[in-house]
Amino acid sequence: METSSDCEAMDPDALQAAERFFDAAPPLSGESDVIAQLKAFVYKQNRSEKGRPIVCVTSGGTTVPLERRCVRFIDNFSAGNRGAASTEFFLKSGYAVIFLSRTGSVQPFCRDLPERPLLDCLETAPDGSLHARPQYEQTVLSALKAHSTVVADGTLLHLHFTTLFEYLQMLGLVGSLLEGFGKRAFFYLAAAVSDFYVPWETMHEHKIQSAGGPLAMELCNVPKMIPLLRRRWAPEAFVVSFKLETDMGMLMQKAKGALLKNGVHAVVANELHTRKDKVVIIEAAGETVLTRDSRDEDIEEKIVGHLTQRHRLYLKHGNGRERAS
Ligand code: PAZ
Repeated sequence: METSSDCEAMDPDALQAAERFFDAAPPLSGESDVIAQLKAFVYKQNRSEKGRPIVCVTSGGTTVPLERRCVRFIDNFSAGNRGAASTEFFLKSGYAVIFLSRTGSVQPFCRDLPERPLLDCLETAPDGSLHARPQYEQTVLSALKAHSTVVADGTLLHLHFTTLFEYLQMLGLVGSLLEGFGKRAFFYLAAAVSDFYVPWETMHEHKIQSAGGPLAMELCNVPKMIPLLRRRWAPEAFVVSFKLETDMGMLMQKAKGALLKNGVHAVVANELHTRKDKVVIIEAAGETVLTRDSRDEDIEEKIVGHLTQRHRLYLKHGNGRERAS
């Protein structure tokens, strides 16, 4: 069985940087409510007869505020499609899902809903009752059915973040609360998390003024948090991170580096423009290329299929990071 000691010890400087980040971050608003929701969810899944595995899917991009009373921020392109689609497939595979997603990003079971404004999709009948317009009825109905099943089963918990600070604080909470799940816990880190930020202690309080001329601002590196998740928060959990690059020449090298440095069980490598068609899953045992065969297919079905199979093996016997012989 793999334990935290199978991972390299965390570099003390990196650990200190992570601790400083959390010490200096603004308090997480609604923290006690998030903890209560998490505890209730975890308790419920723990009592499920089948000893259901639980996955934390992170999704969407973080913002980096430039001012404390934030008017402007740096954002990220991620729409959250991957996280939302993957969540649907995890639920189908019998997982309970903590869906930690960016406010306003794509949500599970809503991917096929019309993009039109809600009110354009609805109409009232002569008796005053509310209906979806006929052209939207089937899509809305099947989304609603899938959603209602999950609500009835109590297997999906939605948590929302906007800023980088909120994302990392919430990931820390989920990590620590899932520690007791041991190997049954799975982290699927598809969110696009900023590498740079303005530390809270050096951030302008008020809206930055243009009267002072052009703005020069130094962004600091965000401390690496995946090692903390692997080594401190939930050392037995199965952890998969994602690596996005736009330069194909760098992608594989960076993804392999992340596997080794962070001690995760797999890294899913993808390139910006082809991310819906092709990914490469890097594991200690080797590389697996997954492609989608048609535009009607979700590549996430294959990604989740591959990784849940790996998670099952990890639960059964291995450490999930076996090397190819
Ligand atoms: O959210 P989306 O479906 O538009 O894109 C998914 C993704 C590219 C953000 C994800 O697959 C990913 O690679 N996340 C990690 C990005 C990173 O390297 O930080």
